[in-house]
Amino acid sequence: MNPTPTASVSNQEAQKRHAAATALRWVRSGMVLGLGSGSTSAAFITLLGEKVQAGELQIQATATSRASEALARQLNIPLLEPRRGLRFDLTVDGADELDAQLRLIKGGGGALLREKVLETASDYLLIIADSSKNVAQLGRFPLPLEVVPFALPWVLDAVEKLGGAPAVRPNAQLPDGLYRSDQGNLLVDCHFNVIPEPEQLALQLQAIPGIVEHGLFLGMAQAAILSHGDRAEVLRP
Ligand code: ABF
Repeated sequence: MNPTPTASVSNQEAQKRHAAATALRWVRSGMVLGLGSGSTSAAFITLLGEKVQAGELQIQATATSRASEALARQLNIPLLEPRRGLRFDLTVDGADELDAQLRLIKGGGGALLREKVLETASDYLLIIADSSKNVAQLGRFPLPLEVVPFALPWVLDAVEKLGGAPAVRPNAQLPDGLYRSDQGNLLVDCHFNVIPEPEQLALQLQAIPGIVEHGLFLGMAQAAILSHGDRAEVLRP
């Protein structure tokens, strides 16, 4: 779900794996890790699992989605359940867009709520991405919102007033044809095209009842690894 691919698909997949492999340099034995969602994170979890299985890394982790949790379990990565006081030394996750200040749009994969929960409880958030994710200005990628089903009509009205054409995310496999998050909520993708003031929009979205979380991750990432294929660029805010 990337409306502005600048790389061919195979290039993009190679860049995702490259960024994921580079992120292993941030991991140390003994760390408690947050595991992200999406295909770049899946590549990271797979490489991490290989290191764990080879006995080269001893870590524990919690995942940001059921899909990532299932992958981690399959690879014998020791998993921690949410509990009070649990913090993460490092969370590694993908993004849909990132700008030069490491402001992010996330949630294209539908896991934005759990991602924000874990990443708020993380001492260090490392973003891994292919070069197509780097943008001058956020907003071309539709901004996802996780919305309580009852509140949907009013959320759609409110978002439209803010200038973001809303689209309820479909899932043809479900009886009502609508996508559900791991928490059973709806996803609304908001087409802003450009978001000139992400901080202001974040505050406006936070004030709308029924929006459980929005996909703007601002001031959260400590670093991003951006793969250009032949080289990995490390960005800091
Ligand atoms: C998660 O997966 C997200 O927040 C983002 O929506 C998505 C990126 O997916 P991919 O790595 O497949 O491009 O990280």
